[in-house]
Amino acid sequence: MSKKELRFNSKTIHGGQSPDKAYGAVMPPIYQTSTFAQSTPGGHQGFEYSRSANPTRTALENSLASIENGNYGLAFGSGLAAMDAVIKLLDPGDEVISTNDLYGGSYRIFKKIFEKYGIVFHFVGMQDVGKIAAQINKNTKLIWVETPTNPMMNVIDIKAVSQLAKKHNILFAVDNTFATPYLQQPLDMGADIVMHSATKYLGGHSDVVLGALVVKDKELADRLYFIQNASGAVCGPMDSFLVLRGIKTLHVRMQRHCENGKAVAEFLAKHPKIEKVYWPGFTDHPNHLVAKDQMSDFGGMISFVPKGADYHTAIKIVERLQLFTLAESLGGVESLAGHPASMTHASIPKEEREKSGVVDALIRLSVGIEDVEDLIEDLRQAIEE
Ligand code: P1T
Repeated sequence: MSKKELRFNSKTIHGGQSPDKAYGAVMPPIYQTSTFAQSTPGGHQGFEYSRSANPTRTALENSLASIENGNYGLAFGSGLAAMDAVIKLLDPGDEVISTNDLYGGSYRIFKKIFEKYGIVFHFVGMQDVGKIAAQINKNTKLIWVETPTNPMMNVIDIKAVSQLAKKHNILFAVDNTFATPYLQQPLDMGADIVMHSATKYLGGHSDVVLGALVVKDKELADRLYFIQNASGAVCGPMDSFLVLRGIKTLHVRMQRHCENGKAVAEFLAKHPKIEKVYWPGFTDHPNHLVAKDQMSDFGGMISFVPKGADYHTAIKIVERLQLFTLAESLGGVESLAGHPASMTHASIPKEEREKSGVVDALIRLSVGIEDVEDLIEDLRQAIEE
C-alpha cells in the first residue's frame, strides 16, 4: 500500500517516513551535526550543510507534507519564522488582506516588521467573505486567514475564500494552528499554503518552539525553500525530532482535546457567573455551519467572559486556577489558561483588539487531555470562590 493512500491516523505515524538508512532505526536519529563529509566537492549523500537540509528535519518536513495532504513541507525555528518566509515572497507595494482577529505576534510581524518594507496590510473581519472582496485591488497578492481565530474562535469559510483568491489570482495562506490537519485540511479546500505554529498541537507537549509550511505546488515550494535557506530561520535536529514524535500521537490527543473541549464549553455556557463563551461547536456560534462543514470536530480552544465583563473578576479567576496553568501558548497535553489582553495579544493596540472582541475580561483556555471532571472542578472553584 502506497503511503500516499494512507488514511489520516496512519499518516501521522508513517506518512513520508522510512527506517533510517544507516541501521534501520525506526525513529530517525537526531542528526546533531552542522555539516556532512564530501568525498569530492559535491560528492555527498544528499546533505551538505544543516541550514540547507538536515536528515532529521527532512523526516519532519516529509511528515508535515503528508498529514496536510501537501507535496512539500518546510520546517522553521518558530511559527513566526514560517510566516516571515511567506511574507518574503512579496515585494514592496504588494498588499495583504488578513483576519482582524489573529494571534498578536502575527499582527506584530505584519505591522511592525514588514510594513516598513512597503508591504501594505488590511485587517478585516473575514467571517463575512464579502468584506475580503471589498478590499481587493490590483496590488493584492496574499490573503492570510487564521481559522478558528486566536482568541475569538471566529470561523472563516476556507472554500469561499479560496474561490475568491483564485478568481483574482491571489496567493491564499491558512494558519491551521488551532484546528490542525486532524480537524481540517486547508490545501484540500483550495488554500495554496498551510502554516503552523508546531509549538502547539503538532508538538503537543509544550517542550519545543517550531514552525511549518506545507504547499502542493513545486514552483511555490522552490521559492519558499530558497527563502528558508537564504534567510536561515530553520529549526534544529532535536526540535525536529520532538515535533515528529508529537505528530505520531496527534490524532489520539486531538480526539481527547475535542471531547474535553466540548464538556468544558458546555459547563461554562450553563454557568450563571459566565456571560459569554466562544466555541465553534455551539449551534448559535455565528459560523457554526461553516465550522461543521469544514472541520470534523470543534477542538479544545475556548474563550469566555465572566458575568459583568469585569477585568478584575477575570484576573481573579485565572489566579485561582490550580490545574489549568496560567501561561502563554496552547495545544499541549496540559490545560492552560491565558489572559489575551495582557499576554498573547498585548501587542495589538487596545482599540484594535476590542473591535474584534478581545476585551480586558476575556479568558482563553487551551483544554488539555486530563480527566475532564478534574478540569471542570478546577474551573468551578475558580469561578465560584
Ligand atoms: O510562537 P510561534 O511558534 O512563533 O507561533 C506563532 C503563532 C502563529 N499563529 C498562531 C495561531 C499562534 O497561536 C501562534 C502562537 N501563539 C501563542 C504563543 C499563543 O499563546 O497564542
